[in-house]
Amino acid sequence: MDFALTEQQIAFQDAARAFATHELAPHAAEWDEREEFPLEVIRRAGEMGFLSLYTPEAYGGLGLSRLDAAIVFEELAAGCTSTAAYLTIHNMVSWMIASFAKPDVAEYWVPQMVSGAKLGSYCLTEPGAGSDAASLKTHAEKKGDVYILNGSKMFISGAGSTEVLVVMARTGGPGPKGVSAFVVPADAPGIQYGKKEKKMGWNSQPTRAVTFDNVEIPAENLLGEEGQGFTFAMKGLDGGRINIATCAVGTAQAALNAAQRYVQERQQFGHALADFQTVQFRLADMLTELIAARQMVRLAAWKLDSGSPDATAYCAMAKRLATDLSFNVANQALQLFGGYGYLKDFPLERHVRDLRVHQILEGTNEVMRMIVARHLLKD
Ligand code: FAD
Ligand code: 2MC
Repeated sequence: MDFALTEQQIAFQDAARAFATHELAPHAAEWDEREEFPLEVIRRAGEMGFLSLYTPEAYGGLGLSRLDAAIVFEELAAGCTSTAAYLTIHNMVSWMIASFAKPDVAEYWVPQMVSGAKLGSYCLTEPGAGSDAASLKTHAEKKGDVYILNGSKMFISGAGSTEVLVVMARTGGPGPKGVSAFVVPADAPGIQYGKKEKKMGWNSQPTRAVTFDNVEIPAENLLGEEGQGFTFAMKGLDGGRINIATCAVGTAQAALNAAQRYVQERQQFGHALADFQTVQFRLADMLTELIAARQMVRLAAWKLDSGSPDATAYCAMAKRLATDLSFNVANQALQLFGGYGYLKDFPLERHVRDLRVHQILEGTNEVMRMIVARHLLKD
């Protein structure tokens, strides 16, 4: 067992840190304030390979492991949580199309997603189907060589600014076995986008409802076979949950770094804050929890890479633990900044706002516990 990063991993980490420092961090507050989706920077991330970290090399992706990707996403999130998190969703969508679409469909979309010419969204959640995703009602009916799609999706990241959607829709009876997944061009006639949602965080990426009104899509855009869509959606989310977790860790690290500097500069009662033992102990706990979170994420990524039968449960454990611990670390860092932590002049309040949703999306932390408990109790 070797916990050290390889030379290649360190090189990717350095490249991601440089990109985060120069291209993301200087603009993150402005993108948050103006609710701006930084498309140009996202395309430059494509030039660096960050849009296709674990997309197979056959389609022009880097073909990295989930562990390698987690190391990169962690660094990017330290620069801008919200933008890095969108990059992870794009990576998930690109991987799903590359892995499960018919070769012609994958060959059309994936290379364009690698370069950033086309961006992707993942459409599972509906107004009436969130945690209970298998109860989704969006419907796809086969008519000759097309499917006709009707229904609506809620909370779709990137929607309105992306070019391709992976949509989970019902082709069969109730429950997970009746769900199929489709590649849908985002500008297909009959697709409508809702208003850009006003959110607490994740403001550098749009979130919208999407409605499908008799949207016609070629039958060949079905991923795999009818009825496999729920499994594909869940396989995508196994990796997605590692990504959301690692973005939380990267953000918490940025918050801890800021707090570590601040407590050594800020003087009260004639001393630097860092001289008080309660402050020291708080920092010690923050660092300990952050490292525990990071190691849990990397263990889960390694489980997924090695095809371990318990990988799904580890991804869920990592997502739950890392997002809870990272939120607490960022919140503690804000506390150490006192009133200044609450001001938008400093990044702490943005870190806290951005991290809050990591406990909710890609499966709430209650759903993560459900997955872990089912795994624990199944025998
Ligand atoms: P609900 O499922 O209604 O849950 C409400 C509460 O009840 C939660 O606390 C939940 O944990 C709890 N709960 C539910 N069932 C149980 C149970 N059995 N036991 C105990 N507690 C339970 N979805 C996409 O498909 N694509 C996206 O790109 C996407 N992006 C998002 C971006 C943002 C900013 C947000 C906020 C959401 C996004 N989502 C996306 C949706 C997200 O995945 C859902 O919000 C999430 O899965 C929870 O679903 P819900 O909001 O319907 O909550
Ligand atoms: N990998 C492969 N297959 C899986 C799987 C996984 N990780 N998880 C489930 N499956 C299969 C499972 O094996 C079963 O097939 P079979 O009967 O052949 O064995 C089938 O899928 C149904 O699984 P369950 O019986 O576990 O289904 P259930 O309806 O009980 O719910 C649950 C599963 C709660 C885990 C799922 O609905 C879930 O993850 N809910 C949360 C929804 C969610 O995460 N939404 C995120 C939206 S995306 C987002 O937020 C973004 C920001 C992008």
